[in-house]
Amino acid sequence: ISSVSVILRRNIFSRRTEKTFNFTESAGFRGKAVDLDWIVFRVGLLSVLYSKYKKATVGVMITASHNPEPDNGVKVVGPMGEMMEGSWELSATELINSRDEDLELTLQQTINNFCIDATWPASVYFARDTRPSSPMLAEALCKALEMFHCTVKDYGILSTPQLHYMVRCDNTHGSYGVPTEAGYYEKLSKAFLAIMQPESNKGQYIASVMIDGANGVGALKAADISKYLKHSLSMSIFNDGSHGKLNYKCGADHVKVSQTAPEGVPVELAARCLSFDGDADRVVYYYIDEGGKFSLLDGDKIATLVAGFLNEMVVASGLNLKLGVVQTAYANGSSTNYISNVLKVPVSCVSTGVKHLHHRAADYDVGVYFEANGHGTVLFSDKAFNMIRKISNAESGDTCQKEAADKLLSFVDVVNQTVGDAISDMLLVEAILHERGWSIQQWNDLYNDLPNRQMKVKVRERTVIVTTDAERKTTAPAGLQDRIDEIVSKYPVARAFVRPSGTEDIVRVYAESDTQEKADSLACKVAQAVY
Ligand code: NG1
Ligand code: ZN
Repeated sequence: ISSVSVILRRNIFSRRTEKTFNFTESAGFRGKAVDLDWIVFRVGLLSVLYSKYKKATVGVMITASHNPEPDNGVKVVGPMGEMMEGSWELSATELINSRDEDLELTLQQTINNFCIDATWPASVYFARDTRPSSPMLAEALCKALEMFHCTVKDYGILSTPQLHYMVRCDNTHGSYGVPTEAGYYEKLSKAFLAIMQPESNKGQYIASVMIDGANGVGALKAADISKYLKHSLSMSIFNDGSHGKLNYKCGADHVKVSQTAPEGVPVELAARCLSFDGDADRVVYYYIDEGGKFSLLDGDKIATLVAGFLNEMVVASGLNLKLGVVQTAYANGSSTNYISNVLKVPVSCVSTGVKHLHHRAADYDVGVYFEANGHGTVLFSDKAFNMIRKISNAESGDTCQKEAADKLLSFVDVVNQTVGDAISDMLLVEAILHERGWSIQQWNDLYNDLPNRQMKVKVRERTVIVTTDAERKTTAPAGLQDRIDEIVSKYPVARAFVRPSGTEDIVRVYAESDTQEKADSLACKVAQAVY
């Protein structure tokens, strides 16, 4: 720890601003890349302590996901590929904000507070996205890690979910997979190929997609996995970073929020198109129909497709497993209705942020969680996995049940259970559409989304807005909720809420109603009430 002060005396990574920074588990820290080297250095110190605390390999990912190219960020990944523990948020924030002269003391306090065995050999795996600033930040991270003689593995450029996968593989000694890029591609593609066996009748399904890589890491990794998928899925990859800017007028967040096709993708009639975000942990689908209408199939449509299919497979395997869906307030009202009333699957609503969704999904034997923005995955509990495996391995028994269980096992391996993963989720959706024999239009026709609008409002201090009921209502400032209720009551089948963003210095407004005009007008009125 004393070598920290040597580095600081050399003025390499000293604190350069008085501003206070909040370190959150799901977003870690994000900001303008030019201001971040000293923060990444400190997160490096934090990751070493976290590894010693967990007595396991942890991960550090350098990325700012869907945010613009000049931004960057850093977050810590726990041993099973989960987010850092909530109890560390305060220490992380203190460490980031401590004055240079107090840094050693703050580190020592963290060691004491968490009863960390400082002699335990730390192990940190890290990776970065394709931002031009990421190599410089990776160097700052290395400087911190070098001071502790810990095991360090630099994976270079990876998608965020790939790094989560590597960390989990390392800590589970091979039972989850091999912690290499080839290991990741082999696991996913082997399972996918097992499902996509050529069949005479695949109905309306055509194994071909157009991918918007957001000019980020997802484009590179999709090209890599396509070599393993052989001819089972043909991918045309656009926005591959060869000329466009990261996330600029493209990518999952742009498509979801603007509800339009991205630039750079020659969207063909009825073709199945999809957009990844900048670090490839989100995916949304879309297509243009004969009338030229653009239709978006977002995280809610993916959740309903996945939950409906897996539920049928669980029943077909003869298993009594509790399957449920977890959503946030941003989930389209129609999707929630469809899951509860048509699929008859339990659905819960939690606060925005992966940690909340992941945590609640773990309450089910099979937990499907997706944010409307396309971030999500499926969690299979050990109990579920063992029960499925038992039916699949049984020497005798019902052949239909065994077939369904065999197939379910392949689905388990297609899924990256550590965190939302654009590539794994794409394979999951493709495999289900193939099983169903559906076109994207048939999938979209399962239910109609309520027209909706998201807006950002810049306010002086966003934290004055306090929310409750999974962020669907505000408790402060006084009177705001009454005002929103009054506005909403003037619109048919309407719903609206506001919440401070956890990743940007803005307040988000969400509104839905029976027509796009009314959803837009409702969002504007609610935004005015916030302003
Ligand atoms: P904030 O900025 O707190 O709304 C956004 C997304 C989250 C999640 C995080 C982490 C929306 C409305 N919000 O959070 O769902 O993905 O980023 O990246 O999409
Ligand atoms: Zn992302």
